[in-house]
Amino acid sequence: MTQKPQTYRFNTVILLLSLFLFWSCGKEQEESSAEKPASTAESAATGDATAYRAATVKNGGTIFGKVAFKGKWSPSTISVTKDREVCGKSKKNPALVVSESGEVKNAVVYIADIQKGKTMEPQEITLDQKNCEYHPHVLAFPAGSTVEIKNPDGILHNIHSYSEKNDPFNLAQPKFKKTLTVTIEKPEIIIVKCDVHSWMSGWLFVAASPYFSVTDNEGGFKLADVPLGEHVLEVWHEKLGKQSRKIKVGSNETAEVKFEFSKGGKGL
Ligand SMILES: [Cu+2]
Repeated sequence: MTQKPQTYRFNTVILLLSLFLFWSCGKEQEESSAEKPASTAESAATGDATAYRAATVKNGGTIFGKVAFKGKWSPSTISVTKDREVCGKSKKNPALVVSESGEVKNAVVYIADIQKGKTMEPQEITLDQKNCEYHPHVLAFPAGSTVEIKNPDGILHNIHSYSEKNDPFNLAQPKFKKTLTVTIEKPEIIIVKCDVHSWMSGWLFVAASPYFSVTDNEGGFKLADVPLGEHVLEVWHEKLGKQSRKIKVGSNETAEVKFEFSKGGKGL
C-alpha cells in the first residue's frame, strides 16, 4: 500500500519532533548528572545535621589513627605589615603544619555517612584572636554550637565569615569589645578572615554528627563510641583536600587508620 505525500510530510514532522524531544531530554539528563559530583562532594563534606538522630550505642568501637604527609614541607613566612607591636614582625603560614616525622596537624577526620549514634550536644566553644592569629587555626564543633570570639589584643579585629549554607557574618571587634558570640546552625566548612589583618585566616568546621576529630601536633585523631557496621571515614584538610575510605567497626573493636597525603595535592 502506498502512502500519500501528505502522510509522508506528517510522518517526517513527527519524526523530527521526537528526535528534538529525545535530544533535549538527553541534554537535560547530561546537565543534571554533570552537576551531581559537586553537590555529592559538598554534602559528603559535613553531611546534613537534620538527618542525624541520637541512639544508644552498645559496645561501640573506636577509630583512631594518623594523618601523614609524604615528602618535605616547610611553611612560608608571612611578613606582618600592621600593628607589629602587638602582632609581631612575621608569622609562619599556618595553612599546612607538618611535624618532623611527617604528621599533619589541623586535618579533620569525620564519619561522613553517619545518621544515627551518640548524642550530638551543641557546644560553647572559643575562638581566640591572640597576637593576630586564630587559635585554634581549625575549630571543629557540631552544628548548632555557639562560638565565643575573643579579642585579647587590645586592637581592632574584624572577623568575616565566607559561608554559603549559614548566614555570613562580618563583625568589627574594637579593642574594648573583648567577646562576640555567633551561633552556627548548619554543617559547613567555613573560612574566616580578618578584614584588618590580611594574613589572618582560620576555619570553622561545622560537623553534621558528633563523630569528628581535629588532628593534633602528631597528626593523631580518635573517634569513640562508633556504632557497629560499615562507615565512610573522611579526612579534610584546607590545603591537601579530601580522602575517604570505607571502614568496618565491630563490637568493642578498635580500628586503626592511616591517611597519607603527598605533594601535588590541592594548592601545593
Ligand atoms: Cu585582625
